[in-house]
Amino acid sequence: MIAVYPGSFDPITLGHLDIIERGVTLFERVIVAVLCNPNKKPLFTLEKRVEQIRECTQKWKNIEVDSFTGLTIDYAKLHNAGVLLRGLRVLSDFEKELQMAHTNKTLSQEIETVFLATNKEYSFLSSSTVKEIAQFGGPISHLVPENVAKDIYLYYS
Ligand code: COD
Repeated sequence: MIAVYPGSFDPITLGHLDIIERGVTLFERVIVAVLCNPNKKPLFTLEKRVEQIRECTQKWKNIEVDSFTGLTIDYAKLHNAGVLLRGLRVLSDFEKELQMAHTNKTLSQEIETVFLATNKEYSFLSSSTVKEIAQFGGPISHLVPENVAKDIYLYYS
């Protein structure tokens, strides 16, 4: 079974990476799909985010990193995926994620959303937290992959 792990990944954190690491053991193939959202102003360009994720996931063989525009479900169908992989941290995630899963189910009956509970070490971790800490010069190397930490330090230097 192919799983698509869609997200903004601006930037990818150790929390995302943990979901990917567990996803590659559960599924035949995991496609990490970075959304190109023209309505948002990301810290890193789409190309940079794809490059960052490729770099920190290269040790896994059954993984692909790609970008997409439009509906996640259309992307998943195009790539013959049976699952949308998502991570759950706190109660507020659940509300948003459930709404998204139900919406996607109305768009395609065949594709299931599978949730993995966050590793408790990363339950507080989000891309926005990382950006906020970095913006004010705080340490982030324990929160993101090494290559991403370097890019963030460069960005704010
Ligand atoms: N631990 C575990 N999981 C985590 C952690 C952590 N520390 N941090 C984030 N995650 C999970 C998130 O809960 C999420 O499941 C996933 O990782 C990706 O997170 P983000 O924040 O990078 O990405 P999102 O949630 O902004 O992605 C939203 C989508 C791009 C998937 C969504 O907006 C979308 O599908 N857009 C396309 C339009 C569409 O299809 N709309 C209809 C469906 S609503």
